[in-house]
Amino acid sequence: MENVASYNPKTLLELRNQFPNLNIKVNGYPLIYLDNGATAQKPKSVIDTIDEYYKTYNSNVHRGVHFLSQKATDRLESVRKRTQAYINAENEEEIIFTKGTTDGINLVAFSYAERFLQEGDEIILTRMEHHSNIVPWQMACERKGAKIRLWEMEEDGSLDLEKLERLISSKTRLLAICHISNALGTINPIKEIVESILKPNGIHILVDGAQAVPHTRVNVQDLAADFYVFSSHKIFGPTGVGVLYGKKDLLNELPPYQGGGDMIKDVSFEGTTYNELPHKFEAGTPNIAGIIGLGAAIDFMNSWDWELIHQHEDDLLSYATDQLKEIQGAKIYGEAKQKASILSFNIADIHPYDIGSILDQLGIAVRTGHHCTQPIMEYYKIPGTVRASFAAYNNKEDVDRFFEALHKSIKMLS
Ligand code: C6P
Repeated sequence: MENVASYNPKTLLELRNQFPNLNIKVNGYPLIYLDNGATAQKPKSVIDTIDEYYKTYNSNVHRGVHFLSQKATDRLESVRKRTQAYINAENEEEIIFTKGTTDGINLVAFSYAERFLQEGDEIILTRMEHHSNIVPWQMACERKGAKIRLWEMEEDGSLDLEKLERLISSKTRLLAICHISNALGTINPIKEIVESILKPNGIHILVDGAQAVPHTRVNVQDLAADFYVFSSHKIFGPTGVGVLYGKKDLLNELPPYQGGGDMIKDVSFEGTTYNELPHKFEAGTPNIAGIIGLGAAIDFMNSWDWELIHQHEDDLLSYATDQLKEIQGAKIYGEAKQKASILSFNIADIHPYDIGSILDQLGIAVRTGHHCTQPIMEYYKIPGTVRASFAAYNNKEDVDRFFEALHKSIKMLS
C-alpha cells in the first residue's frame, strides 16, 4: 500500500501507553508482543470498565426490577447498539452476543443446517479456513448428509474467483470464508464474491471476521454478508465474548441453537414458545462483564483514527517483510496482494518451534505451529510457521528488536 499518511509518533506513543501489559519484562527483557493474531492486549479503559461492573453494579440482566439489574441491563443493551453502529448493521436485533468467533460459527452451522441443509446439498469452504470454520460445518454436513466442497487456494495464499464459479452448482447452499486469513494474512474480496457470484446464484455466505475486525473497518451492509462473526478479544476486549451478526430475515428463519433461560417467551410441559431476536439465540446468563468490556473496546476503537492506524500497520508489515526477505533461507507464507499485518514464515529447515522458543527467551512473543489451520500446512507440506502479527501499538523499534532476536536465534540453530 502507498504511504498516504501516517500517525504522528507522539499519538502512537499515547495509544501504546494505554496498555499496561506492554510495560512488563519477560525473561529480563522488555516484552515485544507480536502475537496479536492470537489475542490483543487490553487497554486500561477496558480493564477499568470490567472492574467497575464487578465493584459497583454486579447483577444479572433482563431479570430484576431492582436498580443494579436495570443498570447492568442498560449497560449491556447499550453495547448491542454500539456494536450495531460499529459494523453498520441495519437493526439492533441482528447483533447476537456469543462466546466468540468459534461459538458464533457453531451457532450458525447448527441452526442453518437444521433449517436449510438437506441430503446432497453442498457447502463451500476455502483451504485457508481456521479449524473453527471447518469442523462445525463438517459436523453439520455429517448430520444432514450434505457435502463440503473445497475452494483450493493459490500458491501465494490468494483465492481465484473463477475456481469458485466452477464449484457452484444447484446444490450449493452456502460459502463459509474468512475475511482475513490468520495464518497467511490474505484479505479476501468478500464484497466482490457476494456481488458477482453468490447473490446471482442465491447462495448464502458466512464470513469469519476474527482477523478482519482488528485490521479493517467492517461494514456488514456494504459487504452484503448474511452472517458475520468475530471475537472481542482480538479487538482489545475481553475473552469469552463475541458477536454474531445475521440478517434479520435469515435469523428469524433459523431455529434456536441452545435452550434455556432468556431465549423463551413461555414454557410449559405442553410446549414452549421462543423469544424474539436477539434473545432467541442468547440462552442463559450472558457474559455480562465481558459484553460490557467489549463495549469499552469498541469505544476505544472509535476514539482513534483507524484509517491512519491501518496505514501504520501496513507500514510495519512492509518494514518487517523487507527485512525478512534479506535473510538467507527465509520463506514467507502468504504473499497475496491484499494482505493484513500478519507475517508467517520459516527459515530454511529450522523448526518454527525452535525459533519461537529462543525468541521467547529474548522477550519476544510470536506464535509458532499450525495456527489452527492444518489444511494450509498440508498444502505447503510444512509442520507450521513462525507468525509475527502486528497491532496498532507496535512500532518500528519492536520490529528491530524482533529481527535482532531472530538473527541471534538463527545463528544458534544453524
Ligand atoms: N485465531 C490465532 O492465533 P476464537 O478462538 O473463537 O476467538 O477465534 C477462533 C478463530 C476463528 N477464525 C479465525 C480466522 C481466527 O484467527 C480465530 C482465532 C487465533 O490465529 C487463535 S487459534
